[in-house]
Amino acid sequence: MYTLKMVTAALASVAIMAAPALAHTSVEMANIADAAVLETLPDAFSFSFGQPVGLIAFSIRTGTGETVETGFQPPKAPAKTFSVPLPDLAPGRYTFEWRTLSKDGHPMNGKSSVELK
Ligand SMILES: [Cu+2]
Repeated sequence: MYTLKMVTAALASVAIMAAPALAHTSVEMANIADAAVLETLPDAFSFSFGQPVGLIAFSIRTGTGETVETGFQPPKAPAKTFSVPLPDLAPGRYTFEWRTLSKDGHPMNGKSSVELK
């Protein structure tokens, strides 16, 4: 009986933890998969969320942590899909980092890495 109570309590706490996360949608599809190794970089990074979000920041970092100039301008309207033009990049490892604003006003960070051959 004691064990069953413990399990029930554990399940309940998982459910409570999961509820707010539903409003915080993350990337569901992208034209460059996380950890992709590419010969050629697409002209843009296109990524989609489960629900409309505001894309408030997008940046690219090199493998040594330097920021690459992207000229990113945050779109004015929330959307489910964004297409961020990518600069010409030399071979190397890069991390795309973004920040979105959920419908409920909470910011969320996301990132994806790519290796360019
Ligand atoms: Cu929230």
